[in-house]
Amino acid sequence: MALTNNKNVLAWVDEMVALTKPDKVVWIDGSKEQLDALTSEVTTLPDGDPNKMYYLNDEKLPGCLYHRTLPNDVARVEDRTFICTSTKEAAGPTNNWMAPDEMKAMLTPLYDGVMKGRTMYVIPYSMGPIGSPLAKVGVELTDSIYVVLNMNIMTRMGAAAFENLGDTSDDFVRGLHSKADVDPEKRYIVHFPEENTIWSINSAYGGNVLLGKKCFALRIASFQGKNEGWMAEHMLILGVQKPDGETKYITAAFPSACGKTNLAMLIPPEGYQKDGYKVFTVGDDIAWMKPGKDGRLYAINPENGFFGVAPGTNEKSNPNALACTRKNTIFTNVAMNNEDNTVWWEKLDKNPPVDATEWKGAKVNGPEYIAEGGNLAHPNSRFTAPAENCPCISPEFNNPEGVPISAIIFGGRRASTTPLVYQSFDWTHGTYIGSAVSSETTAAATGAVGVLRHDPMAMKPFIGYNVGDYWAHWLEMGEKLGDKAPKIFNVNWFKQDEEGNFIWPGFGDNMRVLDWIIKRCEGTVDAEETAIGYLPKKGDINIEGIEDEVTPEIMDKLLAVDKDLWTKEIAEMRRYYNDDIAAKGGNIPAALYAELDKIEAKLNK
Ligand code: GTP
Ligand code: SPV
Ligand code: MN
Repeated sequence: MALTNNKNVLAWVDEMVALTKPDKVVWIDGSKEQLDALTSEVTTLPDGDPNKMYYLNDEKLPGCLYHRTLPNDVARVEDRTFICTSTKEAAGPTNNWMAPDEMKAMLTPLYDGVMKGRTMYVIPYSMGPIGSPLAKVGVELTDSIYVVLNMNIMTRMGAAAFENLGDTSDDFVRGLHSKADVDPEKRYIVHFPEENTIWSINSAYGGNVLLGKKCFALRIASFQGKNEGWMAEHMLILGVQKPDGETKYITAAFPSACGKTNLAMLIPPEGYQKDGYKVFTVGDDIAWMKPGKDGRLYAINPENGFFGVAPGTNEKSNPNALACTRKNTIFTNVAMNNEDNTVWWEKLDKNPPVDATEWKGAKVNGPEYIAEGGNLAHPNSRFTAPAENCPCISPEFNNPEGVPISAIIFGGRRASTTPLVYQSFDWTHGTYIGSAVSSETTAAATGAVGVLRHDPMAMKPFIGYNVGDYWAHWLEMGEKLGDKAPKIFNVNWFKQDEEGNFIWPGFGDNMRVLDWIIKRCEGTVDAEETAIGYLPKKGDINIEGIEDEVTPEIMDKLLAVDKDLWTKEIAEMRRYYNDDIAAKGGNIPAALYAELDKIEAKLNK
């Protein structure tokens, strides 16, 4: 039964039913009975069925499910992701583009009758707390129960999402997904920002199919934010409660698989805990931000769960993330530990199961398989965990007004050049720093791993319009916020020595850098002015307890601004602006070129 009287929703669902021709249409109300029945349907499928899901150990992992996607379908596919605006210029140089009509003409035959013999699930969901002035409604149509079960964790899913839509509003995002034959040659992730519409076909994996996430909450929402005066960013949101009881909120944009979930759930080092510091998680991947009544920038996390990278998550690196995954969680492409029907992934612990099933589904001897160079879990294997499981979830998580942001951090994986932390001179310079984010690539998207690539604001794969206009929007937001704008910083947890070892301990110890950042926001610590920004003065990063690891020599390396490397960096930025952006239809704001000139002049002085 339809869960809404909204005539636009009903008309669109009818149209998509006529196109895809499912045997049955089921509206997802979000009730436990309905979800239990769907879970029972996928868990009783025969082994080898691509839709199969498995229950895990009911004592150790109650309510948890395991799933494996096809080996050709394990990450976002950026080369098959399109922004279909009416002009190519509107999509800009960082997006694949095709005219909307042409794209629809190409995809319509693929969708025609694709759900014959299948059920279409109609998923109403809210991105953001229901009723929040910052929240938005989406509807996803899908032929995948795996998608329904994941959307249930990642969004506020079900009838309640329609509550504030009314009968005539057109302000909802239309997402059409079919896994079709999961044919990588016919896989398309397509956005029509001018129509609030997403079409995804031939994938059954993560960011390609959970359409509320990257497709809506970043690509479509960034376009909406530009038009409506707010920002949709690839940022975690955390709160640091200080000994005096005040909580400062910080957002941070790092490219995929560069540490957002880890920073969002950070556990402060012992010394900080003793002093009374606490960290609270508001979000780990996406922030929607808008100026509030007091003129400050407020952020909500539009999501309701964490779709986190599993490998590397352990009791030491991120105990909070691990705790999130101990119940009601879906694991995708990790390894099965057949000894007790639990899961395993690289670096979970030092004991890979002897009786294991690796992520592609082959039974193997875990230790032997690893010794031969195999990965038991796929490097981009993930957990889908409810936010409410998080031991450090912020009391403000459901606050419809969001939290006020004091600092915005950019960062990426940089083996050299970029220091541990520095602060921008002002918002415009901070926008430049965001535009200059680059990072060594990871397994979160298909393609080579470890190659340095520009990833402005960690949003390269997610800006739903022209990157030049996106930078202009950042500058406009800065003007609007004026002296109430958050301070902007850059961090790098990934600096390496000659042997390729990380020289900063990272994880919980990143608190030491947050501490400096907060003090800079409060104006209680001085800084060294350099050509690239304000750096910590010697001794101002607290290394109490890690003096053995972070010797004065290492700290010097971490905070070095090497003139030759930075001259190269600036030259590369000029090339990037000119050749990759301006020459390809990106309108770079003059203020950003001016920042480049200023840094260059300072370096040459
Ligand atoms: P997406 O969900 O893809 O957007 O990724 P993310 O940015 O949330 O990254 P996540 O926190 O899941 O971390 C990805 C990888 O980086 C994991 O293997 C972590 O162990 C590693 N990592 C995270 N923080 C640090 C750090 O401070 N230092 C080092 N060396 N590695 C880190
Ligand atoms: C990312 O790649 O940045 C992710 C995972 O958060 S996905 O949802 O697949 O985009
Ligand atoms: Mn992400």
